[in-house]
Amino acid sequence: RLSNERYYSHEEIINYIDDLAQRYPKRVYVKTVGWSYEKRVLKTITITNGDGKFGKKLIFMDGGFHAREWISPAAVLYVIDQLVENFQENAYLLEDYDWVILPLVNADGYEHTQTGTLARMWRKTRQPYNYLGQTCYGADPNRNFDFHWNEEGASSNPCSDTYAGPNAFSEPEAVVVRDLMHSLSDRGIMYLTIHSYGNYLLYPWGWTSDLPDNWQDLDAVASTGAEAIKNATGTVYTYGSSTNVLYIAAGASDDYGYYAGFNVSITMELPGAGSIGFNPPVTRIEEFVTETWIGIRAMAEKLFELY
Ligand code: 0X9
Ligand code: ZN
Repeated sequence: RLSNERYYSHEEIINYIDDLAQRYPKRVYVKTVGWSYEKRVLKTITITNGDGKFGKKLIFMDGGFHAREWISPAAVLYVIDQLVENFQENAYLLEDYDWVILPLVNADGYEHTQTGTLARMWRKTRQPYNYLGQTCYGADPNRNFDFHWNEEGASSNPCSDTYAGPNAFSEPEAVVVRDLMHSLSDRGIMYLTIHSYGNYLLYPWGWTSDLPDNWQDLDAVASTGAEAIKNATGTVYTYGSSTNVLYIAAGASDDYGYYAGFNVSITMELPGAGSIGFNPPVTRIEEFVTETWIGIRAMAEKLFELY
């Protein structure tokens, strides 16, 4: 069973979902969807209720876009654990929707942050870029999507933490997410991407202060998540459009997912803890991931009403 007492490595995450697929072949399916720049395997886990019905609506969720945000893959693994191992209680969440989950997008960056304190704050991918005779590593995968790419809130400097890349989709990890989005978007109701930190539930747009046509649905989903968490633990989440409640930043996966056809697209920024916000001590993983699950479950329920 999943441990909430430590952070998993890339290899452990892969082994964890592979093992679930072995143990629950009727309900769980694991697929290789690509490789990181340093050739780490990227896999999705698709979770169903095992009724064999194809073409259901779906929720696509990912974690670990940003290397240092360790609580993100941990929270995503907990969602997987709940949907698979706690199936009796959560079967209703799989009745009309399948869940497709990519627990760790930025596998190279994540592994890099596990190599020591100096690397712990790494955010980007690990593809090298030359800049004025020096090498700087990585682009921000959440600035690398080809939708208003590099227009606002992103940098053209390869040494910046928000480097958009030399061109859109320069990072293989972003390409993997893009291709998944396009293959899933005709059935895709919600795209949910888990980050940290700051307690936000953000919806499009993040490239302009304008709101999408169905912003009232987006707001209803986000507020339902925030309300459920507040009622359960007292933790306060701020919700609204990315640009209006956080900052403008174009080329992110949330805007791209919405543009690609998902009815709802949400970036969830989990709470911060530890000395740098990005490093909640292992003793607090359980608290954070269970709280996050309450919010995600409530948003899914709202979605079933709306779509
Ligand atoms: O800046 C980001 O990529 C996200 N925050 S983080 O601290 N995890 O880096 C927020 C992205 C919000 N979405 C858009 N601006 N489109
Ligand atoms: Zn992030």
